[in-house]
Amino acid sequence: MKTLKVGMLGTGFMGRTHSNAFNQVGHFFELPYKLVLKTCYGRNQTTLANFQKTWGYEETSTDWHKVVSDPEIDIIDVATPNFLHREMVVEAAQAGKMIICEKPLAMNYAEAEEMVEAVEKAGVQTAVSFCYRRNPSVALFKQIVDENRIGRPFHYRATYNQDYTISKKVPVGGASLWRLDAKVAGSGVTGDLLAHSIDCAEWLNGPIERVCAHTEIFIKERQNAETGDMTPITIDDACMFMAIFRNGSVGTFESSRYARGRKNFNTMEMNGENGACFFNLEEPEYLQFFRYADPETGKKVEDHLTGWQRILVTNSEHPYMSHYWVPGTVIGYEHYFINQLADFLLEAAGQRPVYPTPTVKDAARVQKVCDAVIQSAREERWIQI
Ligand code: SOE
Repeated sequence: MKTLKVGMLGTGFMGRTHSNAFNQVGHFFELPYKLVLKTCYGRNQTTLANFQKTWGYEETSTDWHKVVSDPEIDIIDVATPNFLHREMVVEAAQAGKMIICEKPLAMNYAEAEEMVEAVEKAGVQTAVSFCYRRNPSVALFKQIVDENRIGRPFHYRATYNQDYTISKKVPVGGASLWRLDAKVAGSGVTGDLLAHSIDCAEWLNGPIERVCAHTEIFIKERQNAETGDMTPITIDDACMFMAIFRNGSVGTFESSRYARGRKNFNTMEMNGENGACFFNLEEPEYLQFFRYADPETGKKVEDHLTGWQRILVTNSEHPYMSHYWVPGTVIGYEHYFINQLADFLLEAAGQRPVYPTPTVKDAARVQKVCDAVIQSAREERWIQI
């Protein structure tokens, strides 16, 4: 069994989800690798020491360049704030590492292009963490589309709403609220939340060709958590856009951190000629499906007993679920990261993943759509992708 040693860059929320996946993946998937958590990088010594102890890293480092250039390390996992992704991924590619990077890939498309060039030149394997594709219900959605059960698609509808920044007292910056700082995050809900929605939309419904967007900043300045100064807010607090897909269907996307009552309300719906599908991340173990016609014959099957089916996605026939427990027992958020890592490692071993992993190139495409959305809102016009 080959050993793969991991260098983790980042000790925050995503550093934890990824470290947990490295610890757990071998318990659920049969892989030809032994994973060793070698080094974790962070800036704060105390946080770093706790992180090392919790997740079982052999050593710590406060210099990420050293981690990336360590010849013993095989996989570099970039789980830092967005403004660091470009430099870390490019340097990791130059060092010939396998790379896992958190979303959004970059601060903007120009950075993303540079990253694609570097990883392609180095010929290294990459994965970008669009974890929701790895929710079994979303993967079943994909299977239903691929089985032509939706038929010709007319509508795609996505929302991604949260409510954690409504209070004026929420500061900007620091370890947890860097997502409100444009210099660190690049954009607001567009890069942070809609990037997930765009990734799933293009995965399920094909490329988006043009967009028309509106963004809003509800609270124009906030206290900086590090300096204490009032700082202007320039990221998008909310974003709505219309999209036209290459297949002729039309889409709407809505995202906000001011949607009172919504915590992680990531929904996606597709309505087609033969059927429809709906998923809501706040009920992640269910997929809703409406069957109108038989996919083979196109013959109508809807009758007086037809309605939306609410499928409990926990059977062994469902994507990823044969790796977990018995039917009816659910898995959670952390398992999307485990599933994603399993697919990445199966691909590395030349084996068939459940679904292929989105690469840096795929994520650059999402970044391109995000940039078009921001540009459209700024210029108040439709943008061709
Ligand atoms: C933001 O609050 C956040 O943590 C995102 O950064 C994640 O990508 C999303 O999945 C959950 O919300």
